[in-house]
Amino acid sequence: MDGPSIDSLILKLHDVNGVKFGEYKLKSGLLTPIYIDLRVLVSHPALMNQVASLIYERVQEEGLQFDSVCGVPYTALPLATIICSQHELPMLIRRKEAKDYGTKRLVEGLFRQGDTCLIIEDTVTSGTSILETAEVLYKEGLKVTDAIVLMDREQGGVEMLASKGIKLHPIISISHLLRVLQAAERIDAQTAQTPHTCCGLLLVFSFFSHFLFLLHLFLLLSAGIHPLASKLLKIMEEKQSNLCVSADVTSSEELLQLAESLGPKICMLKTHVDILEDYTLAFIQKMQALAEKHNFLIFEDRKFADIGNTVKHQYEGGLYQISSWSHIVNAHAVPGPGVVKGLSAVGKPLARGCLLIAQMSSQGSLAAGEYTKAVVQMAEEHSDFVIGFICGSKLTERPEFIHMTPGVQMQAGGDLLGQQYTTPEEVIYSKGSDVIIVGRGILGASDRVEAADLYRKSGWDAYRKRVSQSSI
Ligand code: 5BU
Repeated sequence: MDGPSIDSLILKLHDVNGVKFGEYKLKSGLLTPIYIDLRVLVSHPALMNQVASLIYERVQEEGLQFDSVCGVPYTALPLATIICSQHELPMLIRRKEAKDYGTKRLVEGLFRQGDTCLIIEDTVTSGTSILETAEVLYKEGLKVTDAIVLMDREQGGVEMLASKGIKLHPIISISHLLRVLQAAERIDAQTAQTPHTCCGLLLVFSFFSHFLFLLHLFLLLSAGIHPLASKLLKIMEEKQSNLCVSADVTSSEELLQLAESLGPKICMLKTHVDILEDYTLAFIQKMQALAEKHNFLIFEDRKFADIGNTVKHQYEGGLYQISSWSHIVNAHAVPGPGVVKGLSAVGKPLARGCLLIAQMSSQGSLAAGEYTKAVVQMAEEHSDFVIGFICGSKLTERPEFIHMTPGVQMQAGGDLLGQQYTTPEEVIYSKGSDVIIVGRGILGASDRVEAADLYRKSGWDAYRKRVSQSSI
């Protein structure tokens, strides 16, 4: 593949607004200096073909051996389709949502156990989306050894995927892209020097006064943490939100309304699906679409607490098929490590994560003292699936664990059934937790969106203050 064709492609991508500069506003309202959006390719067929050819050339140059090709949904799907069609290669399609009818397959297309599948992606940041697709393919018995990406934002994707046994072959690096655009006088020298090799956080926060804060998050992201924990941290940073709303309502329509209206304010939505009076798979698909649209994770507060074999069924099957849609679930540690093993058998191949309940917010909770310590130890022994804790305060300095705290309201106090409330500032700044979980503090407000924003701001300010003061 020659340099000139790559350089001309970069200019064309810039022409069609696939790469944007300036004070580009993200959905969250934050400004970012470089924005790459290759979704525009579908409107430019000639460019789409050119990208597809470059990807295929790279496949040949590397001499990659594979039995089928899978594009990471959705942007890379048409790219994979063109390549497979032009070169008569078998393709696989990874579904993002399991269907509620028919075979419920997550991977469409024919393959044999042990086949190797090549992954194609348009843009890589940390590598999480490639890994998520690979995990689904692994679950079907496929192997993934290589992935090709058009644009590498140079934010640790190559390294992260290498640590998981996947060799990533980038075609364009963001530093090269900036050099080409500067040489063509599309951007000035200052923009070309925008920090882009350290991490996305520096991109998103163009202000440097919170440098310590950014560095802290960067170190967390590069500490080899669970992809889901790293995804959560990135969502938090992008949306400036460490707010998880506990959507404890009993109608699916109201839950969807909450997800739509509060979605932009939150990093996570917590559900209790078993309190819904009208649960259907169609509802959960809408919920998944909203999670995608507003970029938040779904956490089903299922509190599994049985032997491994039972929780496995409860997680995967039954009416709710929780593992098919909930990014995160939680579990009591009372049954011993079997509960984590059972859940992990289902959730790990789907790149899901689990929080262990180490402390509870309710009065007189028995989850305390030695028990809490044992829970932390259990988490450490299963850190490939356990991503953190439900707790009242920070339990371990190990950066890979996320601490999430329920029982949060603007005023300390409680309810008549034993719930105890602490303020966002106390939970995040004083107690060292990372995420506040708020239910009735928001649901009971006359303006839920306004209330959510108040909690978001309060929680985030406390988080930034704490992290900025911590020694790195
Ligand atoms: P509230 O309305 O903010 O009190 O709701 C708190 C939510 O968090 C609710 O869904 C509880 O089931 C959940 N929760 C909790 O309050 N305390 C705990 O220790 C755990 C979960 Br675990």
